[in-house]
Amino acid sequence: MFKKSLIAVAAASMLTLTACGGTGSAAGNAGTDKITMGFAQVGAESGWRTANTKSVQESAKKAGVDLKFSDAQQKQENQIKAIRSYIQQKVDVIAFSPVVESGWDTVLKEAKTAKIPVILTDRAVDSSDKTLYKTFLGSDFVEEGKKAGAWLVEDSKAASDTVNIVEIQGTTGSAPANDRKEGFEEAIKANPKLKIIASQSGDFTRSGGKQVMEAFLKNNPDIDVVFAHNDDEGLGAIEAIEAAGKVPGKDIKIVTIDAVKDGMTALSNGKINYIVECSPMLGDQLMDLAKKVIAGETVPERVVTEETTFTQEQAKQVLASRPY
Ligand code: GZL
Repeated sequence: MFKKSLIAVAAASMLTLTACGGTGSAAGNAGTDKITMGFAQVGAESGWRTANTKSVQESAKKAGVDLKFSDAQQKQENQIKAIRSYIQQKVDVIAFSPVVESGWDTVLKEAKTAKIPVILTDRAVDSSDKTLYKTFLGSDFVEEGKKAGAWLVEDSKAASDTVNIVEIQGTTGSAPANDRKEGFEEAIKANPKLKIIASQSGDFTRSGGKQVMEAFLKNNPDIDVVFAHNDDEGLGAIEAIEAAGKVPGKDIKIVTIDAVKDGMTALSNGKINYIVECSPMLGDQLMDLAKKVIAGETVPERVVTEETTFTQEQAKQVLASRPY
């Protein structure tokens, strides 16, 4: 364990200070064991999450980081339990993707008291105390919602009457669900034709998206567009739309967020109309940030991941080369 002896730590940090600007990881690990990271993952709810887990695990191996990994099955109490166990084990750094935004201050204060740095990855917390974590690495979800809305504003320009939108939200209380909703509503608010007639959580799962869409179809005879907060919900909606005898992508247009393989396949087949990318490939950046944090280097408070958007044509061109 990196923290075997205070002397080693002191020596390492002296090395870091004198070798400032050097790669913190080399200085930080000089003469000590490799870094141990406790990672508390949300669950395995979507194709995105699976790709994110793979990225974290592969990057840890590549970076020589000893990774302790837990899957919380989308339950906050399980993530809190995992973080407490990492504190007990005296890991060098804790990283996690908070399943929901609120309710983290107590356990993060325990990590701070134990002098274990915490890195937020993928999702954010709503704590006002920014000293509870070193940095937040992940997408700008408000921006993702805005991109989805901007596409619909453009696509509906020629529409003469109201465009009825149903929204399948992500996990209730999660940063991506809150922020994507905010961004989408912001983007469409200037266009009175665009109306959200129903909105419900599908919990970022395919089955959730299907169930919610079945209910929407039963209660709303005239749906024009589905805005799904992730591909998996959109893929579930496709199943419900087809079961109702309608053509997804034509009778009912679909815009989603993520751009995982199954979503991009549906986009290239014309069943989805537009996808806003949300990259799950955070592993390398996470390991780099962890090494810097442990070596006592300053890291940016916020690291926003780069991402793009895809039309049906673009999906056809890139599908074969998509890494996840
Ligand atoms: C977004 C991530 C979301 C994805 C979903 O960064 O937290 O959770 O959009 C995943 O697919 O379940």
